[in-house]
Amino acid sequence: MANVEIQVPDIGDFDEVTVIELMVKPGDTVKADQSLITVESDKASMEIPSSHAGVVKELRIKLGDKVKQGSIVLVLETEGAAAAAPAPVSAPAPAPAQAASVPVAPVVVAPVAVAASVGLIEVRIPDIGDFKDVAVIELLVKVGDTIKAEQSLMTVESDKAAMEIPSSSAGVIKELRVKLGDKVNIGDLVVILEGAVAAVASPAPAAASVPAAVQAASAPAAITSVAVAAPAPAASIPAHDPTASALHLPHASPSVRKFARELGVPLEELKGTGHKGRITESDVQGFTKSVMAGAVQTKAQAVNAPKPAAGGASDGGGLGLLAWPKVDFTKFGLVERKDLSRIKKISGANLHRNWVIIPHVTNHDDCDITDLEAFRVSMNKENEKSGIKLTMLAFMIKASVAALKKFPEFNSSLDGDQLVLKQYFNIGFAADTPNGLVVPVIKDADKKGVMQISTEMGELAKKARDGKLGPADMSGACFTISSLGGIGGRYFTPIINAPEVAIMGVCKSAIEPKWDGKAFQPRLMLPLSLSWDHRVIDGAAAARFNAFFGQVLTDFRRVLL
Ligand code: CAO
Repeated sequence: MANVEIQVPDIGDFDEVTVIELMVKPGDTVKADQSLITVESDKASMEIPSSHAGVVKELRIKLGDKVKQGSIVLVLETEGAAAAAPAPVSAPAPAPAQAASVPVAPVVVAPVAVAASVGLIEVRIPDIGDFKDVAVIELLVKVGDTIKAEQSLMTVESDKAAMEIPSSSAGVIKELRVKLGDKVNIGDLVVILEGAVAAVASPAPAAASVPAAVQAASAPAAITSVAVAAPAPAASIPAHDPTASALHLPHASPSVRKFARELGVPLEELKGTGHKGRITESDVQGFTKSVMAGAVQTKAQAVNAPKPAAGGASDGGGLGLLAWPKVDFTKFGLVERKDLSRIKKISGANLHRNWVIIPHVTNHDDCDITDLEAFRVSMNKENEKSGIKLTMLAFMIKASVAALKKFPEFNSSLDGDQLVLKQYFNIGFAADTPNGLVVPVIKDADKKGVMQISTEMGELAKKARDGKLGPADMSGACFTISSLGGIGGRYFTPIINAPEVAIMGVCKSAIEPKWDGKAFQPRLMLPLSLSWDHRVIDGAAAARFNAFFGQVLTDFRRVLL
């Protein structure tokens, strides 16, 4: 066993780069060559691999740190041969093993163009360090575009680094000599520009700073004469060009980009949840799941989806919706980004589908629960010692069983052109948890008393809060109750929990004056909001269901009928 300090290797001409992603944590076992962190300048991002195999003992950097060659990234506990080997990483200069495996920061933005005195300029791939055959993964300009000096022309990528190739001159793009997927190397001609007279203004730089690519190449027929272009200082990395920002690649490490490409995920349509909005592997996974679940459409899918007919009426095949607005909120003030919880991601996709597919209607009503509440309170006083608390929700579960028995189409599910009418009575109830909404189910509620339902509800609600509900606890519901009664509000429009066909929303009861024919009486009124699927249920049936449900709560003896 030996401890080895892993340092940032030779990263070429980059002075300081920012740590934007930590790919390992203490305790992780890493292989030699495995990527440890991603660092980024304003034009390139690269993964820093480990020169040894071992177990991460200690991270010496954190997100946002600036590092340079020789900065200690982490301490690795190595075994056997690795430990015996001289510790190459502790030396300021990288050991040969590292040099071979480490991506050398690439973009030496020395001038790479050969300027034509009549305004035609060849732009070539500059010194990109040790990289060979890097793939063009994005073209940021097209023929006819007017570009500024140092504006990014394209993004190239190896398996460990992505970098933007800047133009050394301003001008209008006459020809693009590469296409997506092409493999390029230092010196390859990529663009021909016209009209950048300024490019020939400065004297030639010191030969040492001029990459090989800057030699007068045999000009294409269109170029009449060539001269060496004036370079920018060799070490400078072009500043970010705001005019090109709309075309810039979304922030993601090379491995995430590779992963997204393999899955066919359009990275530019993702919102990154990583540091500074960076797209992470789990963002790509989450997006893929949402697309698979039908909750999200890629732009390509939206384009291919059937469009609404000219008159505004849709042919029904697609929604033809506008893309989700993309706003840079930081323009307006400070923001913080936070991952959606796993439950929110899953329930969000389900709620969205249900909201879009089911033609919802919601009926609002009130019912008088004065006597029931008095009974509940008295029972709870009587049972104080038992520790079991009768809840209003348990009575509502029983009332919904009675209503489902009276109106069987509410206890059904659509299956194509058929209605599946259920002969069992499982009632779900929405439970708010720190991680989001879940719906545990009281099974066979028709066979249970209010006391037993209250007990089971308490147990399921606790399991929900502790994140311990299993799939069996949450499946098989016929009808759902969503109670906000303990919180507040008057009415709301609950979303049906497909494939159920109705849901009862309940809000906070309040004492209200009710006319009894002679005088106003103070009565405890409970607001009800029943959402129902209009494909299965008609408005009149919904009004009857709501009224009956209320009558049961007003006079609970009706449960026995
Ligand atoms: N009107 C007035 N008060 C009510 C009420 C109502 N309709 N329903 C319950 N209350 C009162 C109770 O009397 C109790 O008061 P005390 O503490 O003084 O006894 C308090 O609210 C808590 O009630 P409870 O213990 O009976 O709990 P509950 O049955 O109301 O709720 C549960 C349990 C799991 C449903 C609840 O914790 C919850 O998660 N509710 C939120 C559900 C939700 O988020 N729905 C929205 C879905 S759509 O996004």
